[in-house]
Amino acid sequence: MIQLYDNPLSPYARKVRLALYEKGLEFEKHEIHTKSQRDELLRVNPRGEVPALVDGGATIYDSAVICAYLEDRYPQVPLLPADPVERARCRRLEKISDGAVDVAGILVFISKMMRPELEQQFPELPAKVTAAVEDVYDFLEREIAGRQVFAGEAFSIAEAALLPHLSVLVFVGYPIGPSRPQLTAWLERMNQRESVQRDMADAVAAFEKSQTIADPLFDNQHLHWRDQRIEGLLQVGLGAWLLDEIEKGTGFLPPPSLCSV
Ligand SMILES: N[C@@H](CCC(=O)N[C@@H](CS)C(=O)NCC(=O)O)C(=O)O
Repeated sequence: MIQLYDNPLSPYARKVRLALYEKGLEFEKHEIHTKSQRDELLRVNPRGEVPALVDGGATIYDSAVICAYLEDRYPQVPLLPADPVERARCRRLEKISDGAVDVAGILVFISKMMRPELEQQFPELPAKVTAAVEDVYDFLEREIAGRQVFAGEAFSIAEAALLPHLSVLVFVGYPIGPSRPQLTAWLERMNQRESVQRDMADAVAAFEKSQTIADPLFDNQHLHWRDQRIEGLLQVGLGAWLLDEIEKGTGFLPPPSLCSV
């Protein structure tokens, strides 16, 4: 059976879970909740990140690669539109979701939850964070205008990628607001889907569990930095702060070696 190395608090693991639920594929969750499980994770992903997926003899990591694999291997209940232009649009929106949308979420997470003291050191930060979120919402309102879904005619990988980020942003106090009626209606439609409700229940249970764990995988003393998240920090003027965090060991980068799988 498919095994998913998962932490239901990760938007990337949630993207893959949504794809599996939508496709109706059975899978075993191999949940990574603690830092002591990091070695286990490194055995299936040399970057030490969730999600990773094991299917038969194949070990696959990176949510976009996993979703592309699921589409190729299990094409029934397609999550990519049939039309080439709509497929390209779907992939573009997935990429934007994994990039700019994730960055807006990370800025919120850092400034409001993980390092609230940053607001004293960088008084302009709250406005920059709000602007990043507003920019994402305005962009998505334009993209969903006149459509039921972001690409093609049915739930796609674009939805699976965007939903975890948007549901968290709304949950932590960034409402989409009445000026974006189409995006609001899309979220309401999506929240009625069984896959989305199952994923949300998983995320709530994982959040409750994380409160009881002594060495949770994600915690504010050890923040993982990578890819476009680093670009996002540089853009809001937190480059020197990031170097300092890495120097102090409260921030870290993925391992430089790809040799562990
Ligand atoms: N590009 C990767 C990103 C995955 C990723 O960033 N995962 C984070 C959680 S959201 C992680 O596992 N971080 C490891 C850590 O914080 O120790 C993907 O799409 O799967």
